[in-house]
This record gives sequence, structure tokens and C-alpha cells, in this order.
Amino acid sequence: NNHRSAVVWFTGLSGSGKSSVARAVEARLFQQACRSFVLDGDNVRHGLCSDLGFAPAERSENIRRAAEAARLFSEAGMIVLAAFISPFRADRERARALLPAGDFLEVYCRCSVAACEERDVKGLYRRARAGEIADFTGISSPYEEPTRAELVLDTCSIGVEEAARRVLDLLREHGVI
Ligand code: GGZ
Repeated sequence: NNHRSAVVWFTGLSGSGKSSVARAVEARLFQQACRSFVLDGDNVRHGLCSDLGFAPAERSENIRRAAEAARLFSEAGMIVLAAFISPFRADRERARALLPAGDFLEVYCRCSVAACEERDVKGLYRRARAGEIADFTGISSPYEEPTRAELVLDTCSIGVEEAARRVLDLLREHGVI
């Protein structure tokens, strides 16, 4: 085997690039014959967590389930790329605690609300400002910045491919690949 298992946990605002970077990392890992799997709001909130909304307690439960799923995939030998806003520090710390020390790598996709809102790829910020979406992260629901992330990516200023390269460097530094 050419890699060990790990969970790369991407956190950041909606539109900060978490899923895009995770997908780019997945493509690079695939080229190197490493087995990885992306977990994100798109594939978790439609199934495993389809009963959950965005109130704080529901986000905590969403992250708890996502982290348990990440742990299972990692036990199956995969490099898990988990991309969730995961706005609460305590929830991320609980996710970290599920894994052996060194197997959970937190990556903060750091991009200001202003910049995410400026791009507003899906028009969600506009709808949140208009009061059409309640509890919207960065607008009407908090985001607690990481204090102990293994990597900070300034996704406002660096491109997706550069960000993915840095995540692969991180995986090398930690002996995952
Ligand atoms: C934040 C919301 C909300 C609210 C819907 N707040 O950019 P997107 O659209 O594609 O990704 C966001 C996704 C967030 O799901 P997560 O499971 O990552 O959130 S958490 O970790 O906080 O549980 C966004 C969309 O869902 N979305 N309503 N109110 N994002």
C-alpha cells in the first residue's frame, strides 16, 4: 500500500472553496493510486443527514454523523476528504477526538464573508441578506475560526490547484502519502 488512512477536515464558510479543493485533492490522489473519498454537504445532507436543518443543534448532529462516517471510511483504509462548514469549534474537536492522534488534519479554508458574498456562486448570500434563509453562516449564524488547524489556506487569494498542492504537501509531511 502506498498510503495510510487519514481524515482531512476542511472547514470554512459557504463558498470558501472547501468542496472544490477537496475534489482537486481527490483527483491528485487518484493519479497517485491513493484511495480517497469526499464527504460533503452534497452527499451527506441528502441522505444520512436528510432529517437535519441548520439550527445550531442540527449542525452539531450533522457534524457528529459526518465525523463518524469519516472514521468508518478511514478504518477501511481511505484518505477521507471531509468538507463541511462545521462552524463550531467544539464539534470539530469532537470529530478530531474520534481519530487516533495525527490522523485528523484540520484545514481552514479562510475567506472573508465579504469575499464569499461578492462571488455568491449559488446566490445564497443574497437570499440570506433578503431574509429568505435563516441561520445562514456568516450572516445570521456564527462561524468560529479554527485555532489549531494543521493548515490554513487563503482561498480568497490562492487558486484551487495551488490549494490542492498544499494539502498534498501536508499529507506528505504527516506521512500519509
Ligand atoms: C449555511 C447553508 C444554509 C445555511 C443551506 N447556512 O455553499 P453550499 O450551500 O453548497 O454549502 C452550504 C451547505 C452547508 O452544509 P454543511 O453540512 O457543510 O453545514 S454545517 O457544517 O454547518 O452543518 C450551503 C447550504 O448547505 N446551506 N442553508 N443556513 N449553509
